[in-house]
Amino acid sequence: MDPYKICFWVLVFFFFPYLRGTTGEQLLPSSANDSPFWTTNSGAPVWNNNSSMTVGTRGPILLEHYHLLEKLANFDRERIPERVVHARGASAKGIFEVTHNISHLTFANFLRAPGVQTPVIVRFSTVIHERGSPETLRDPRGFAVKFYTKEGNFDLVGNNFPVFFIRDGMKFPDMVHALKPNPKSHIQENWRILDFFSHHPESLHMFTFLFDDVGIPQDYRHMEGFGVNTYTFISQAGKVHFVKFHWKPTCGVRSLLEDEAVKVGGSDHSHATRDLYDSIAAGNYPEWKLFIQTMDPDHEDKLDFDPLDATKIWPEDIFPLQPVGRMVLNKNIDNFFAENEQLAFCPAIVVPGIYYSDDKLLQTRIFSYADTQRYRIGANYLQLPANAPKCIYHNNHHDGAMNFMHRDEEVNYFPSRFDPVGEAKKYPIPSNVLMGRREKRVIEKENNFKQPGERYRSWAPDRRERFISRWIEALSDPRLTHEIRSIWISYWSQADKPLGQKIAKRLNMSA
Ligand code: HEM
Ligand SMILES: *[C@@H]1O[C@H](CO)[C@@H](O)[C@H](O)[C@H]1NC(C)=O
Ligand SMILES: *[C@@H]1O[C@H](CO)[C@@H](O)[C@H](O)[C@H]1NC(C)=O
Ligand SMILES: CC(=O)N[C@H]1CO[C@H](CO)[C@@H](O)[C@@H]1O
Repeated sequence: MDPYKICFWVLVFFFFPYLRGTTGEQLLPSSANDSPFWTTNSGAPVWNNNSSMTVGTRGPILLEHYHLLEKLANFDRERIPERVVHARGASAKGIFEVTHNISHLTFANFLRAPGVQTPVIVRFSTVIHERGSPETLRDPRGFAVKFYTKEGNFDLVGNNFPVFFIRDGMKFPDMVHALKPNPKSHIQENWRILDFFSHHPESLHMFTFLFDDVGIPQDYRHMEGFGVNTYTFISQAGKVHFVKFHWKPTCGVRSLLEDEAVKVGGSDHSHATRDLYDSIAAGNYPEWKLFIQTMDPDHEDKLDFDPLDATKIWPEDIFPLQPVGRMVLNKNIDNFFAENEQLAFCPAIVVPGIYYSDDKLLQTRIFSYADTQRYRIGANYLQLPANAPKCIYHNNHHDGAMNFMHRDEEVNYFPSRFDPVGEAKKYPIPSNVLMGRREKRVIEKENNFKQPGERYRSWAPDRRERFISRWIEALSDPRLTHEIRSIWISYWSQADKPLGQKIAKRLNMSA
């Protein structure tokens, strides 16, 4: 533990409002780093940091030794709750640059023309295990990008696979409970995972990624990223397109097979974090190209699947990838806690020109992220430097725990004849008419088996074989029942008949 760093951040906290420029640009106090001696959080010099103040040389310790109490109290509060998912992660900063003109699709200011650059911070993560867990486990990876645009932040909170396990966030807490360690043994167990997902054939497509050779990325640099959910682009004229986002690493995609993962992870629980940090430190800046797929909403009924279903991809032969820009990560973070632990992404954070879709998974995510962050970090988490926008911002949402925004106005209500701040100019949002009965139902075009079957059949025989072996291993968990194994065989048979037969044969069961 480094008390100097604690003092530094506490000082940052207190001095931050006074050091803000009038443009809203945020500066950190450089003086804290230059202080020649230790101080308390309130700035008094500390003349002895080695010994507690005692009665005589041997004690007892005096309650009035405030510096000691403060030092311990700060230490006692060093950790904040880890993220409920994606606890383990690494972040880095850089720029996003538009390379292609897509202004006919969206009026988003940061996408307005080729050459426009926007600062970004990115956090890569694993999903299921704890903050200190290894980075070599079979698990999806998070790929979250925060664009600090001139019209507010845009968070593209994605994963390294293009689809997701479920299509309705109502199921997310149960899904995470099944994937997380057993609450009794605290061990991740296949019987719990395969029991839960045996009720959810929509998860099959995601499993053709997770149990495929791409299930353990080599590191964070050699990973694709996908927005997964469908968003909406709106043009200045109000024309709407559904859009999906894809990041492609310029250094290619690389994954680890099981034996390689054991080798890499055996002595290093942080190999991917290390790889990212060392690459940037060495000037070997990771780069991704951003592509989009777009769809005219009038097209959606012509498909045999629901394009707003997050368990589906949009076939690239019908919806080709269109290049948009590039992202280069050229700066390591200065402080892990401030720029990783306290970093907060949220799919609800969009900018004018980009909107949500009716994708049910996205709609639940709109609530969940900011809610967990208010709990995990605190009510004013968006004021922290890494989370705050880099443009001017102003509203009457104020006070609350840890509010450190400098404010001196006397009118904190709206409307007011004294307050010069007005509403922003209206900009287009999707204008489609929403209509229907109240319902709690699964979407009509589930089509759970076609895309997973197609993906499986696209692989070479040895890749199929490794996929099957992983399923045999998972389905061999002694706590799984005959019924659950039969359900999985039936699911895989519906995706691809020979695949189901092969799994059944290896388990001595019938397909
Ligand atoms: C398309 C599916 C999803 C993707 C791609 C996704 C991706 C991510 C990523 C990348 C993070 C890490 C954020 C960070 O680094 O700060 C994250 C965190 C989280 N996700 Fe998701 N997620 C998905 C679905 C959901 C759903 C459906 C829910 C809930 C309804 C959910 C709830 C959360 C929560 C609560 C966190 C922790 C946020 C934090 O405190 O930082 N996710 N997710
Ligand atoms: C505290 O300990 C450091 C070395 O650990 C020493 O340099 C310093 O003089 C000590 N200060 C006092 C006031 O005893
Ligand atoms: C981008 O395309 C639009 C038409 O779609 C055009 O009006 C505009 O001039 C183009 N901008 C640049 C910088 O090429
Ligand atoms: C134990 C400890 O924290 N010692 C530090 C006390 O402060 C001096 C500077 O005044 C440091 O050099 C010591 O490392």
